[in-house]
Amino acid sequence: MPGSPSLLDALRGAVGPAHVLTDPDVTAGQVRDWSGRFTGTTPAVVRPGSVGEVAAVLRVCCDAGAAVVPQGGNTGLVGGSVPLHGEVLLDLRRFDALYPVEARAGQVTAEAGVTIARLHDHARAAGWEYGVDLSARDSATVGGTIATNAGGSYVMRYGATRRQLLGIEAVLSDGRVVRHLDGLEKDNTGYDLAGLLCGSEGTLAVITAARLRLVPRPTHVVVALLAFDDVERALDGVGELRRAVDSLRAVELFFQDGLDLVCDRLGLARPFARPHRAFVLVEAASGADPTAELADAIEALAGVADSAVAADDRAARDLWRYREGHTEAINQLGAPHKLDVTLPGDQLTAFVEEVRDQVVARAPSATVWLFGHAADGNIHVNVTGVAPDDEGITDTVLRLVARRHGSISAEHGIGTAKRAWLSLVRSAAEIDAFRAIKTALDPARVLNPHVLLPRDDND
Ligand code: FAD
Ligand code: 2HG
Ligand code: ZN
Repeated sequence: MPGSPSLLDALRGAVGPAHVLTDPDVTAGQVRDWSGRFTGTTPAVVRPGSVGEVAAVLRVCCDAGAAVVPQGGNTGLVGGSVPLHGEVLLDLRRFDALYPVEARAGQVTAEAGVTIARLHDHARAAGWEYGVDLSARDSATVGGTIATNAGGSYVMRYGATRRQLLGIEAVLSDGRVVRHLDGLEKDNTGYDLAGLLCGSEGTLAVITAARLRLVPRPTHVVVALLAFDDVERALDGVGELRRAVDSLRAVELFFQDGLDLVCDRLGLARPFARPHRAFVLVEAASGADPTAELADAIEALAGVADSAVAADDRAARDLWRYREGHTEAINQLGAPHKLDVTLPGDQLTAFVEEVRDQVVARAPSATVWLFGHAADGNIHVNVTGVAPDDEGITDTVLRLVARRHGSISAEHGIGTAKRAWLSLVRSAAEIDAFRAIKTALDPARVLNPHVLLPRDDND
C-alpha cells in the first residue's frame, strides 16, 4: 500500500535511506507544480542514483501496487510531474553525468537529470550547440524535455526534442532496461523506441540517458524587436521573414498587454515610446554576420511601426527578456490556466481575436494573455483571475482550437490538465492504439497512470 511502512522500507532498501524523503516540509516544492495550479501528496520522494536503483524502485512499486510519477526539473505546465493521486515521486536529478562531445559525429550522451542550461554550456564549450532552448533551461532536464518532446524557441530551425534524439536508455515498468546509445545516424533495426518514449510523458518508461544530436554553433547572432499596429500585418511579416532570411531561427509573438505586465512586474523599461498592437521578436544566427540580410528584410516588410535591433549580446538578452518574462510575470498574478495550442497559419488572426472574447464571455473575471512561437503557429493562451479548477476555461479554449483544426498541445503535452480533451484531436482508433502501447509496456499501470490517456474504468 502507498505510504505503508513496508513500502517505505523496501524503497529505502532500493536506494538507501538518505534518498527516500518523507517529510512534507522537505517535499513541498516537489508535490506542487511550477505554476502553482496543481498540488498533490506523496508517501515519498525517491532519488535513485543508478539504472539498477531505478529498476529496483519500479519493482518495489509494482509489487506494492503503488503508482510512480517520474520528475525532472518540475517545470512541466500540464500537471504531469506532480503526484496528484498520492503516487511515489521518482526524482531523476541525481542522473547528472554529461559525457564528452563526440566531435566527429556532433553528438553527446547526457543523463536524464542534466539541465538544459548545463547541456548548452557543455556543447558550446566544444564549439557546438544543442538545438532546443527554452526559458526554463536552468531547471528543465534532458529527461523531462524528452518525456514532453519539448519545443521552445528554435523549433523552426532545428525541430523539437524528438528531432535531436538519436538513442535512449530507459527502465521499463518491470525493471528491465532498454539501452541504445551508439548514435548511429543510419540504423533501421526495428521500432524507434527513442521516438516512442519521446513525448510519452512518463507513462511508458523512466528515461535515464539519451544520445543527442548537436548543431554547429553560430558565430553571429542578431536579435530584433518589431512593433506592428495590426495583427494580420504582424503575422504576414512572420511569413515574409521566414521566406527572406535563411539564417532565421526564432520568431516570437506577444502583445501590448503582456509587454506592459512584463515591464511592470520585472521592472523593465518599455522598448518603444508609444504602445503598439503586436510585437514580433526575431533572432537570426549564422557563421557569417546576418545583420544586413535581416535589416534588408525588415526594411521591406509592410506595417512595421517601430523596431529595435540589439547592438550586442547584452541588448539581445534584454530584448528576449520581454518575451521570456511573460511566464514569470503572469505567475505573479496567481496560478494561471495555461493552454499551449497550435493553429494553422490562416486561422491565427481569427483565433487571437475570438479567444479573448469567448473566455471572458464564459468567465467575466478572467484576463487572457497571449504570446508564443509565431513561426510555429504556437500560441500560449494564459488565463488569470479564475479558479484553478475551473475546467470550463480549458473546454472553451480547446474547443475553439479543434474547430479551427489546430492542436490542443503544441509543446507542453497533455498531462492531467488536458486528458479529458484528447479525443477532440485524436480519433478513437488512435486512442485505442495509445492504450495498447501503454498496456504492452506498463501492464500493471505503475508509470504515471493518470496522465495523457483519457480516464477509463481503471482510473
Ligand atoms: P518535469 O516537469 O519534471 O516533467 C515533465 C513530464 O515528464 C512529466 O510527465 C514527468 O512525469 C515526465 N518526466 C520527467 N522526467 C522524466 C524521465 N526521466 N523519464 C520519464 N518521464 C519523465 N516547454 C516547451 O516545450 N517550450 C518552452 O518554450 C517552454 N518554456 C517554459 C518556460 C518556463 C518558464 C516554464 C516554467 C516551463 C516551460 N516549458 C516549456 C515547459 C517545461 O519546461 C517543459 O515541459 C520541460 O520539458 C519539462 O522538463 P522538466 O525536466 O522540468 O520535466
Ligand atoms: C514559453 O514559450 C513557454 O514561454 C511557457 O512554453 C508558456 O507560460 C506559458 O504558458
Ligand atoms: Zn512555448
